[in-house]
Amino acid sequence: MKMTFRWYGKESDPIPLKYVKQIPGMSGLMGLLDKPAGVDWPEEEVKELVDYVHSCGLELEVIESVNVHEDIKMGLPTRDEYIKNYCSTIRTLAKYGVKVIVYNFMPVFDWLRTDLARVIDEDGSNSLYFNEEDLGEMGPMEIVRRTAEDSKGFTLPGWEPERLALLETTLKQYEGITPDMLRENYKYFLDRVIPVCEEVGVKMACHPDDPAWPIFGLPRIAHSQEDYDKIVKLHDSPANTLCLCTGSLGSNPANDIPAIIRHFGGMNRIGAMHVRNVKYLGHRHFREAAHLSSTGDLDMFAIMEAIYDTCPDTYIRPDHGRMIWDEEGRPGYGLFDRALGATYLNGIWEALCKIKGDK
Ligand code: DNO
Repeated sequence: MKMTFRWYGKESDPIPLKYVKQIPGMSGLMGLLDKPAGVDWPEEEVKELVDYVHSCGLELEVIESVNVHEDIKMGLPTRDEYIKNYCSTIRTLAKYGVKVIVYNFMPVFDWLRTDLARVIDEDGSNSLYFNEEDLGEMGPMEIVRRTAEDSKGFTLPGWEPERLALLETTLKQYEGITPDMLRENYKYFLDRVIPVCEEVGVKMACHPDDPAWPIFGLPRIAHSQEDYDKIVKLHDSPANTLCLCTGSLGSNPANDIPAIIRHFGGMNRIGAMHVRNVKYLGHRHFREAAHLSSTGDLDMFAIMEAIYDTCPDTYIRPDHGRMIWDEEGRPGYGLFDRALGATYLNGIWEALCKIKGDK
């Protein structure tokens, strides 16, 4: 297992890499270049990023995300140009040592919350929060406005301004696109990018829908074991893998996370993991919790054990943290709580190694 940390780049992440390196057991980053979907990432910029990360004593073997252009998801004729750029980006990243590319195939919205800083009464910290009832009142345009307003000036992953500028038009274009049609377009994409990945030794790792159900009537096809079973079959290759996010899938209590990890880990289809905890507050109503099992509803030991047993070489990152100790930062992506999360997960791992034999 390699413990990694999500980082947004020198210009837009307030957390210096020196601090990331000081978190015990941190091997590297899940990093990115801040590029709009559809763009071919320039080699000089990739090289500069990789060199910088290495100079700080960290690895950059996972990129999160290379975003997929909406035209690819909608199956428009312009998709071929964007797929060509995607393939070229894969080649460039491979040349500089990248092994896994995390992405998602969610229409329009990536993750979605109704409050980015809900105060947790027990201790005065705050975390990301979702209540479907609030969403009903808001509607897509309002949620975008609120999310931008609450993001403290940071660009949030999945909420990049250029992606949302055309929101109304894009939402209209999706009318009439069914989950099966979206899956067809997904297959078209995978049939073209996976052979390139196989050639250059990179894995694509698909992040689940977050929350784990359809929103605003948009088709969503990655929020259960059954969905993921279909995805791995769309293009059957060890390079077509999943980024199993425990908190995203875990937003639906019907998803048995350790069992899902064992299922896909056993098939060698887990390329990366996001590990975090969720606290259920009602039907389609939850908030994010600290990583410690007892503060939420997921069993982190069972999760780490499933990883240990079925995909021990995967990349992990502590996922969203709460905001604690008065830290100001990008919602979900502060330093302190994620560092605590990494340390806790490393502790579980050490215990597993001692109990079961070293991996
Ligand atoms: C949210 C993240 C997602 C994830 C993308 C991958 O915090 O986990 O935005 O990076 O879905 O493409």
